[in-house]
Amino acid sequence: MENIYQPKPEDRFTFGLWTVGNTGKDPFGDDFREKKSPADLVYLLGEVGAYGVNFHDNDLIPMEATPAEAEAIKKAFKKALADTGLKVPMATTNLFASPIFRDGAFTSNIAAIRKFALQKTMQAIDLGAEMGAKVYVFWGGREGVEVEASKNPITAIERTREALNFLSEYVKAQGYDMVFALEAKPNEPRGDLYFPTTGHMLAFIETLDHPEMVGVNPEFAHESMAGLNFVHAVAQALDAGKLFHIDLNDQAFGRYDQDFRFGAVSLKNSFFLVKLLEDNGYKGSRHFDAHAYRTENYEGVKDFARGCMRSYLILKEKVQKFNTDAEIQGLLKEINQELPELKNTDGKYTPEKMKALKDYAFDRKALSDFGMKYEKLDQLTNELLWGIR
Ligand code: GLT
Ligand code: MN
Ligand code: MN
Repeated sequence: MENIYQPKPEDRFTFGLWTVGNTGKDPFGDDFREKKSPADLVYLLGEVGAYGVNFHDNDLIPMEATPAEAEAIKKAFKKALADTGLKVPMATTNLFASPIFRDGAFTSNIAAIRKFALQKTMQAIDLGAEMGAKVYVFWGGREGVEVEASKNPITAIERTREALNFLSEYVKAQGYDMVFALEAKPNEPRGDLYFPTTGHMLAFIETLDHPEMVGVNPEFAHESMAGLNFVHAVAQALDAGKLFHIDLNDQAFGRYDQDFRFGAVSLKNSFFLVKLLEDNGYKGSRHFDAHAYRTENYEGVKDFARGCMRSYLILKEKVQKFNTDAEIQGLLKEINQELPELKNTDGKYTPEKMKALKDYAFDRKALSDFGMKYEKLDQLTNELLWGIR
């Protein structure tokens, strides 16, 4: 029998080099796992059945590498891709680790740093294009403040716009087949980051010179850090035709950016996220931007990576069960009541519809007189997720 929990290429499961390559370093402790080369990480991802691998420029080529070293790394990486069949669907720039970016990159107060950030991003875009990346992510790692007096927030927005417009033109001029995906985060590592949520990004995109080539990369943990409903953020991105990429992981509300294995904490939210993506035919990467607990060696890293993909596929199967569960669907049908008498007022405004609507006598008593049965619906959903339906 076919194993439906076995990842397949069409699932588009991807991991960043920085995810499975995370060595467990945190603000309180040193590396726990030894560092692996990019090529070795590709082999690890091949072993667990991932479709693709994504990277920051410096995950692949350290900032201080000589041209000869860079060539050798690229050669080994390309060989690993060819050996495993892994693809590189997405690439991005590290604009946050180096001390030069301590006060941001595109929003820095120092013109030379803003220009350097542009130069570094153009080179990183070239590297991404060379490896076949079609989506380019922008996460404003340090684009924010602790000291509000230091920057005018409107200036920060304008600087970001100028940078993205410049880089859009660059991609077009090079003839790259590439779109941008903007990733929001409310805080961490800065006290406050600009563009804190996916909704902020969506509004900002419409102010760019080439909005058609810019979408979003929402991350489960980031929206949850802000106490927001991630499923609703992704729904808005889908509705706008802007879900170009997604960062899946997990996170408890009110905590630091935990980046846990997908499905580790929020069973129900993860289910409704998978339902949203699958019901709406999302075709992009399902990228796991997460890492293994610091307690794990590389066997644990593989458990982590396999767990992310397996959880997604199990939830996908549950979605199918939910969508065909007669009792659940019956309850949904019952509550989604139509009003045939006013059907002709649906849709766009006309004077006739306005008049029909204004004149209609609603039966307020009848409309107030029944329960919604959501207690039952929710319990059935839980029971389905617990595996007893
Ligand atoms: C970093 C961050 C992520 C971003 C990555 C892309 S890097 O790990 O925490 O959310 O998606 O820059
Ligand atoms: Mn992310
Ligand atoms: Mn994160």
